[in-house]
Amino acid sequence: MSDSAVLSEGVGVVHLFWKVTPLSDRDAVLAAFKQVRADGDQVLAVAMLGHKADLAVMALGPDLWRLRNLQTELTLAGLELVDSYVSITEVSEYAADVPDAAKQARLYPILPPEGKEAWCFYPMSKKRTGEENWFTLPFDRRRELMYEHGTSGRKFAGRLVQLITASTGFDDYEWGVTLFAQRPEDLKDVVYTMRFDEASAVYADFGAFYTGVVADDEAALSAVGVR
Ligand code: 76R
Repeated sequence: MSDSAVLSEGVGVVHLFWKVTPLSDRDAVLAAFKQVRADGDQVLAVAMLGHKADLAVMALGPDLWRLRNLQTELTLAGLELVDSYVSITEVSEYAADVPDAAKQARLYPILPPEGKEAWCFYPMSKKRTGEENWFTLPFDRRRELMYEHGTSGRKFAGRLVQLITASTGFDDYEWGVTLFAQRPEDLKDVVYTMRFDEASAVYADFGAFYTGVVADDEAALSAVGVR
């Protein structure tokens, strides 16, 4: 294989949403996860609430072929893919002056964060319509608005980890938002609070929301009925 499916910086991130079927094979799923980790990539399982999916699998790694291979192995393990999101890690242009260590943590996150099992995912874009066009605002104004956003986000320090991954050119929205929280209500509180930041109140467009609970592989599979 050539290197053209390998990121030169950061990692690819797939959110794969699955339904359990009568053919779902626990050992095959566990073996697929084991292979991801043996390759030095990361994978985590989320037991989902509601009808949209039973299981979410998040995988992170620089080589898109390996991420593709995981998807194939899970399909062969009898899970049915019902939704997905494809993105990559990045350092936001508004975080250009954060210390190097913080940049590395954005590009190469270690997941899942400990003690933060309440999980949600949703995609979002910034508007490009009429008066509400984020992309026609001057950089300095966008930076101000993102500063306000960061300030309101930091009030959740310790209770919440945000992973913002970039998907312009990869998927239907511009970012994937993955939140890991100490308590389920932290998810609601942060999303609600940010609705009042101008960057979100005026400029954000959201896709579907997915909610679940992060668990170790065995517990997640048991919870969703892959026994
Ligand atoms: O990188 C940093 O931590 C610096 C500050 C920061 C940036 C640059 C930051 C902080 N965010 C940044 C970028 Mn965020 N964030 C969201 C959402 O639901 C909504 O209204 C929006 C979804 C949440 C909940 C959230 C939480 N953030 C971004 C970007 C990229 C913009 C770009 O590059 O153009 C998006 C799309 C986005 C969206 N943000 C924080 C949070 C929280 C909780 C923080 C504080 C994190 C901390 O300091 O630990």
